[in-house]
Amino acid sequence: MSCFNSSRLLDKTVVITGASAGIGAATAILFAKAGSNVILVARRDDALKKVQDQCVAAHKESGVSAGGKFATVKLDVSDRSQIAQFWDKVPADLRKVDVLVNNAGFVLGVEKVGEISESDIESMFSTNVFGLIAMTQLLVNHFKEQNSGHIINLGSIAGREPYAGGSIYTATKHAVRAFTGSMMRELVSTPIRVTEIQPGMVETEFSVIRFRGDKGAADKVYEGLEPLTGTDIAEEIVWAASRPPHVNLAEVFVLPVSQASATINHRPKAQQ
Ligand code: 8X3
Repeated sequence: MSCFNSSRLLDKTVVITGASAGIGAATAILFAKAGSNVILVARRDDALKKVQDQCVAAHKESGVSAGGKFATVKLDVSDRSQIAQFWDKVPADLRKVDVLVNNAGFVLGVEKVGEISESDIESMFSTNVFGLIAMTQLLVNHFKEQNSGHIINLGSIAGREPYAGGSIYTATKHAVRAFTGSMMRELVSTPIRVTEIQPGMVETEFSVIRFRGDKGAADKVYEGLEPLTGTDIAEEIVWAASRPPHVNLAEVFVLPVSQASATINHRPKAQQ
């Protein structure tokens, strides 16, 4: 892995939410390769343990001697009482955190306004917005105390551009964008950095969850074009974290080359 200066990441400790799959898992593995320590946070303990094993292997394979400490924290960010217990679940030698990657988030359904269930609205807001805010409140105070730190929030093209069938998801990601931008302004007099990563189409479990397990419908989203992968976004996250301390990548808007907006894309390999 040579796309970033990893020496700045040696022995840094990174908290990643939603680390059991997709972008979160790929990010954990890249930080492991870069010689960082990683606290993997998610609801699914068995999946987290598998990603932890992949981190151990990636760190070993990289040959970097620094870092290499990994811990899993089973926690649902949508449950504030679980977030309150976060520090109790982190091993003592990893309690000085340098980077928070707020990655946990999802979309459910494509229903139009008027047809959306209360439980879908609540679950998307609980994780994508309230969970992200609660994790940030916890870590920003830690960063203020140590006078250093980096909060990297996963926004989306959906936080820049509303689209039909995505009212709640786009509302949550617009909220992430507003929250992140306000926080960056508040922290301007500190060395704490704030980054928002805004991916377009990324092929992970994301669309399978949106279509409630319908893999065929999910595959159609990416049909005929080459979407981004979880690792593509992980590279941007690790890139942002590995910039010199005086450089803050405030926003990284990243699309597949065949996508120009939420609704404009080119599908060169689509069947006629
Ligand atoms: C994911 C991008 O366009 O599917 O955050 O909403 S999109």
